[in-house]
Amino acid sequence: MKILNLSDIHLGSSFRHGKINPETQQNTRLEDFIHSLSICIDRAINEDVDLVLFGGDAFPDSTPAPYIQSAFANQFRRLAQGNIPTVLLIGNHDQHTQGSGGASLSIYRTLAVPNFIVGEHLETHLIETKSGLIQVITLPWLTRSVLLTRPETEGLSMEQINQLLIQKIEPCLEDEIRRLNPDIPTILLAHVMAERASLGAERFLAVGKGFQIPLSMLIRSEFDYVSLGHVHKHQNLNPKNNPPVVYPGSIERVDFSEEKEEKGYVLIHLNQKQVHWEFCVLPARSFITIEVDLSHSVHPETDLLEAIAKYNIEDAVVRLIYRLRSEQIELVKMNVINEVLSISHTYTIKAEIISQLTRARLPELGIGKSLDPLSALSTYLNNRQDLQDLVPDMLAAAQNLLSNIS
Ligand SMILES: [Mn+2]
Repeated sequence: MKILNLSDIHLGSSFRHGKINPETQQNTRLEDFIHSLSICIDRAINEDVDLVLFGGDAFPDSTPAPYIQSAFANQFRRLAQGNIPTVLLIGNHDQHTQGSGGASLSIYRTLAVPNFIVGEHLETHLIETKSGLIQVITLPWLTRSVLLTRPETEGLSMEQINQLLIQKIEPCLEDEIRRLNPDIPTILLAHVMAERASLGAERFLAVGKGFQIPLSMLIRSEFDYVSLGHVHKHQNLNPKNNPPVVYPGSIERVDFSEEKEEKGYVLIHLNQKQVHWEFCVLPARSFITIEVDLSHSVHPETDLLEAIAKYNIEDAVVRLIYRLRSEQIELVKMNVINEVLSISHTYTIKAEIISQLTRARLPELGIGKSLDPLSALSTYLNNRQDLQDLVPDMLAAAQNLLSNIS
């Protein structure tokens, strides 16, 4: 049995990194995302796969503009036409803020698109494919408001609430597992933040750690494969591969936090309880950050051009960040920089003026380093002898603050 698995399409996002294509009047980033998506759908059709699994987050929110909805539908319609069974899982971005079902994807259930299943609840779907039956347990993004009532959470800390959430989900999942037919292959398709999943440093603050599913809930001998959505960085959380617990990741870079990540989808081969999977790379548009410290430079413009020349910026989304002293400003001619950057797809320039004060920064926290907030704080505290007594308390307080971001 051959299965194509993709996730986190986020069609309609990253527009600020694009421009209007004069020929189509569309944002080029929408075209990039559609291009990546169409490669996935082409592959599913050309490989004649038995099943397509989408791990959630179709759009940036639950009410995409009609032209974005139809761009998505135009691609997935090809699977319906090819009679390829498809599961669309609800991610957090697909959910309506009122918490009652995935507004943007429910339309596929309402229309009863043949062979299309929308994963809106924790339930097991028995799917008939041309290579036999398969069981797919869908675990959509579950919110606190769906699972817990106000009185249940009153006076509880975030940690306690998360514990309570897991206590609610675990028996339900157990129930599904107990009712599985052990003779039929099984896949868990879940949109969750799994424990030990790694996020880019920048994403740490944006997402917070929030509500995490323990790996012990996912690594189960009853599953042949666990397919996850939500985290945009491709990774396998179970190196032992029994079963693989894999985030295919997003299909295009949504923002600069994904600059260094490879983008793609996963092809899964299931044979008699044997599973093989491969990550297939997509030609996602490159994002490039160029950071230069010119504050000690005698010829800042030349040095800046040299720094830019080290990168292949053609057709890339570029952000140029450079630092200089106020008296150097006039030594860098903007028309020269703009000219050089014009071969990129789009670019932004941020010039930071260094004052005496910021020059006292710690080198460990300097340019080009991306530290998560906790490491940044502890580096700072390590350099403040006068604060040593407070270090454990401050780190604990920071940890608490960060875990409350959701
Ligand atoms: Mn998500």
